[in-house]
This record gives sequence, structure tokens and C-alpha cells, in this order.
Amino acid sequence: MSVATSAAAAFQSNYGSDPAGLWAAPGRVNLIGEHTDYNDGFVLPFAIPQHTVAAVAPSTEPGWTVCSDLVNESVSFGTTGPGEVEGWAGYVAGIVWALQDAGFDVPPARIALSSDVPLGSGLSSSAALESAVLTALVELGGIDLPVEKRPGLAQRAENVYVGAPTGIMDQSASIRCEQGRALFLDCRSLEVEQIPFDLAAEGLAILIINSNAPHQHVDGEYGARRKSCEEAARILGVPALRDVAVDELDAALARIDDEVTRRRVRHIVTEDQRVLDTVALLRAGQVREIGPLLTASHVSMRDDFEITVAQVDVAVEAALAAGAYGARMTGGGFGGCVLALVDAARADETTAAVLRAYEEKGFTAPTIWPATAAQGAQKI
Ligand code: GAF
Repeated sequence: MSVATSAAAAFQSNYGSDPAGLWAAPGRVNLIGEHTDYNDGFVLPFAIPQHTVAAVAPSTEPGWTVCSDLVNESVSFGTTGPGEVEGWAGYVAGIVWALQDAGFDVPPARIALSSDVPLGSGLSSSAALESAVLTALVELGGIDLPVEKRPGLAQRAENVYVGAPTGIMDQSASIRCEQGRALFLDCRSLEVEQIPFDLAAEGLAILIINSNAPHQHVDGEYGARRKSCEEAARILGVPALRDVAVDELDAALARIDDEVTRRRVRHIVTEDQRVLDTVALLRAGQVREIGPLLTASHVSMRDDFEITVAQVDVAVEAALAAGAYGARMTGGGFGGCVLALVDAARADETTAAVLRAYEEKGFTAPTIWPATAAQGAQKI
């Protein structure tokens, strides 16, 4: 059963009627630019075909009811404040709150959710959920909120209502990505450029390797990285680390006493430059050539930002040893997924090599599949 059919069926069985419409929003893979978003820097995600579908209808009763076929539970709430609805339904209540807080009238609604975005794998299942619900409520309620303003509102729901100090990349990817393109986003100006990203035309593929090591960025590590970056920007007297150019890096590092903070800064400053270099290569049609940048990004996350775990390092090493052009962890880190850029003809060989490496290490088997760049949030 497709996700859309499941969401419609969940709506019918919970509420005894048909939804007014179905809205889908995808998860994402970030090609490059990790932890740069909350440093006002650059990111380059693309949407994946896995998505969350919200089946929604306006309600004559006040308030909102939401159910999900993943948890077999339905939650009702009225107007709430940050944190009042907990767990998965908090993401939905957070969107309602953020819309109301921005001064909009949110239509009372019944919502049923279904999703095939793997949970807790660094593929932005929470942004997919937020973006599907936000798009549905905005369109159903005739709310005048331009597409470019929606990611910031969904981010506020996550930061303030749910309490996760994430940046703006995931919601931007889920809402603004276009099929066959990667989204080059300047996280300060919020300007985007849709970069053509047709791997098949080049005989290439990107494999997503889900390490199946649990990923959790609401915990302290993500927040600690963010704090270090903000502290470093304060020491350097700049609004954000985006304002340190790569050729000023050595001088900037010389002004920071703490060795760990120096490494965090080096990751962010070099990662921003790698995004710019990747975009330049893609614009020039040199797709294979981005491989070394992807791998350098991984090394930087492993050694300087210290957000990788053994499972993702092994996946990267095995993919590279099997001939991948480049490979890196994608997403917030501490588990989650790796992406590997490979010749399409060698995808099976790479997959087998990674599976073998995991087996040798005694790790839980990874899940591996080829990624394509899908469409952002839309009514389906
Ligand atoms: C998580 C966050 F939600 C994003 O905002 C981003 O910081 C990412 O980690 C790391 O690049 O997905």
C-alpha cells in the first residue's frame, strides 16, 4: 500500500469519512554542508522519494485531532503553548502554535498521518511531518504564508515548541526542494538556487547507507556543538562562523585558546567552502569531481566536529575501498546515514562490500538503497 493510501485509510478508519485532501512532504539527504545551517552558512540537500503524507479535513469541532498509523494512537488538543503536547503529536501541535504565534487563524482540523521516511536515521522524518502538516493547514485555511517563509515557521515549531535546537536546513529541504535538483541554500539570506542533479544521465548513483545505528539529535551533543560554534563566533567578534572566510582561518584559530573549539571552527569554515566548491563543480557539470569534497567533509566531521560513530566510518571506508568517488555521513550525526557517490554500474558491488564490512565488524546489517532527487512538499 502506498503511503498516500495508508494515510487516507487511517483517516477513514479513525474519523469515519474521507479527507478533504492529501499533502505529502519528503525526507532529505544532505549532499554536503553539515552543521553549517545554524552558523548562517551554506547547505546542499535534496529531497528523497520517502515522504510523510497528511490526510486532512477541516473540522466543525474546535481544536485539532491527529492520528498516525505508525503508533495507533490519536491525540486531540486545543490552543497550546510550547511543550504542552509531547511526543510525536508535539510536532503537529508545534506547527499549529507557530502559525497562531505568527498571527494566523488556523482552521480546526482532523489529521491522519502515514510515512515511509525511516525514523531516527538522519533523513529528517520530523521535518517531513512538520512540512506535510504545515502545507496542509496553510492551503486548507487559505493562510497567506509564502513558500520561502514556511521553513522558518516549521523550524520555530521544532526549536521553541518541541525544544530541539536545530537549524533551518531540513524544513527548507522538505518544503523547497525540486525534483531532479539539489537545493543550494544560503542559510542567512534564505536565497536558494536549484542545482540540476541528474545522476543517471552521468551514469552515476548515490547510495544511501542507513547504518541502523540509532541517531538522536535532541540530546545534548547537537546542542553542545551549536554552543561551541556560537561561543567561537563571540570570541572572534563575528555574527556567525559563516563570516570567517577560509583564507582567514589560520588567523581566526590563533585567537582561540581551546583546542576543541578550534577544531569545531575548522570544520564549519572548511565545510562552508566545500559546499561552495561542490556547487561550482555541479554547475560546470563535473559531478564525479565532487567525490573528494564529500570524503573531505566526512573526515572533517569525524576528526574535527567529532559527530561520527564507528558504523558510519566503516560504511564510508568500505564504500571508498570498493571504488566510490566519495562518501560521507549525512545529517546531524551520531549514527544515521552515509551517502556514497558511485558509478551506477558498480552500485551492487559497493553494496556488497559495505554489507561484508558490517558483517566482519559484527554490526547490525545496514539498509542500502539508491537515492533520487524528489519533489518538495505538495498536495497530491
Ligand atoms: C540536523 C538538523 F536538524 C539540521 O538543522 C542540521 O543542523 C543538520 O542536523 C546537520 O547539518 O538534521
